[in-house]
Amino acid sequence: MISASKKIVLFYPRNHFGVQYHPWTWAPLPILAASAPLFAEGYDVALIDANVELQPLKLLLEECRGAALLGISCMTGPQIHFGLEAARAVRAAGLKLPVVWGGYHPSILPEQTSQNRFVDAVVRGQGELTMLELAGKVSQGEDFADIDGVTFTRGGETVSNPDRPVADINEFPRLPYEKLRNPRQYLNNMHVGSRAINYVSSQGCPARCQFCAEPLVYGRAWRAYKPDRVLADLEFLKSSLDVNGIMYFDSTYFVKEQRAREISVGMVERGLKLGWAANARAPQLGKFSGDTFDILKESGLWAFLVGAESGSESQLEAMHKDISPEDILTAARVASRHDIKITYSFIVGFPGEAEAEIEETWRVMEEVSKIVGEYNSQLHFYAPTPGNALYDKAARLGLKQPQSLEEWASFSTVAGSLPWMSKSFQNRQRQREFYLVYGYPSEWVRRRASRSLMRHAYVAAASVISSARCRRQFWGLPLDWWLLKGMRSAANPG
Ligand code: B12
Ligand code: SF4
Repeated sequence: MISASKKIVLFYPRNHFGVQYHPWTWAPLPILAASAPLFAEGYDVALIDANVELQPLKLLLEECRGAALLGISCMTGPQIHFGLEAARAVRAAGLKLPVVWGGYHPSILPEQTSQNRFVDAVVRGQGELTMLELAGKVSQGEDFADIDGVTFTRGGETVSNPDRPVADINEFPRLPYEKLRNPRQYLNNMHVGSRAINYVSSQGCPARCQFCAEPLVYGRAWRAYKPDRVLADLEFLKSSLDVNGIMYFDSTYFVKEQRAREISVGMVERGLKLGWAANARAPQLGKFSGDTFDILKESGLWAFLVGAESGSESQLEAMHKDISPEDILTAARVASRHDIKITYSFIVGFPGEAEAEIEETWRVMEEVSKIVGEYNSQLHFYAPTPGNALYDKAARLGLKQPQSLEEWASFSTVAGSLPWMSKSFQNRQRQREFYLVYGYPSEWVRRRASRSLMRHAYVAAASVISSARCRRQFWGLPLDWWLLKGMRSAANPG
């Protein structure tokens, strides 16, 4: 089990079962962050992103030969399945290096995760310093049983060492994007820029939403890079990869108005021309000054990304979202007034959610579309993740709770697994979304329509029908929806 080597392998499992989960290719920030102090201390680190490799397991086995430690990152969902597959392959090849797991899922369920035979230890929460200490021990051939922030199971006994105090993230070295295999493959052509990359400038979130992982893992603390650090990182991304757009992966970016302003002022002063988008909470935007919006816009802000979740006052209250439907509308108004896009994410199918509450969500989604002049929200179905009050409620309503990491590997975070969310319910919601998509066509829908005469004619007809439906609130006789489905299955037979 113990080896004297300064080679560490970090593996980011695939995050989808079927075809590509997402239209964009994102850099694997969780393993990149965990690797930063290791590189700085002279370790030889191999970063493997199974989402982009054609033969990730072959590569993994090659890299693990002679390595001291394998680290696997995962969130709840398919990454557990593929992480286990990877650990199994390593063991099947006779490689005995310790396999350490980190990320949100292991941090929320450390004991259960550590009880799996392909898990030698779990790193809970922030990973940089724990990983560094682990690497130090195993590369010296020492045991890691006394490291803070680690949970492990040996001889049938599960031990959770004391928490490691969370460090100031400003102390950590810059994320070493250049160490990824072919970093340029992570440049995406999207709204914020034709060569956009993902980046994270903070950790945690001060809010307390009862379906979310942040309060569980980071205890409602929010730690952020200082503006100079962010600016230096942006300069690095621009000069090394010719990046022209940034997608912030922060759970919430705009917690401190002053910090957001300083970063934007710095971008303008340093001539850092970058489009960008970041997560915000709706009530924050209602409180920002006009100057702040102006400088955010001037520095290239393309859109605020806001988790609205629901338009129902009672649902928002029940999930402790600490926002009101009015906050959602106010944020849409102020963003539009300053000519900055705002995109909301809404969720339907919460455990115990009533039809009338879902109707409220549709009402707010439509109201937002009227304010911003297009539908550019996203509709999601509730996806349970462990350790929070909504998950417990889902369990009371019949959600089958996985009891082991193996069971989590086949647990679907998507709606199909929920007893109260039938296919026909989902279909009805998708139909309603379709009416907003065409009733309030976005720039993106219009641009796609211009690609062919037939598409243009379809979008024009669907828009007329859908806007009439929205005006009259009439959702029956979905001929336009059936036509779209017919066109899609003709385009993709089988
Ligand atoms: C980007 C993202 C995605 C992308 C990932 C693509 C990619 N290549 O990055 C995609 C779109 C696939 C995705 C999907 C989902 N996501 Co997501 N996602 C995120 C997001 C916004 C950023 C992740 C990130 O890069 N973080 C930055 C890194 C640096 O932070 P970190 O992960 O915390 O890493 C630190 C520690 O965890 C630890 N660590 C992490 N890995 C490892 C490994 C080792 C070995 C060690 C030692 C330490 C360690 O050290 C790191 C540095 O301190 C996070 C929120 C967030 N801000 O983190 C949500 C988040 C991770 N997602 C979440 C959820 C719920 C989902 C979905 C289930 C949503 C859904 N409705 O389906 C799906 C999962 C299904 C699937 N297909 O996998 C939850 C996690 C919940 C959970 N129980 O796991 C989060 C936290 C959002 C939230 N606020 O609840 N997601
Ligand atoms: S505001 Fe977003 S990131 Fe923060 S706790 Fe709520 S859902 Fe999680």
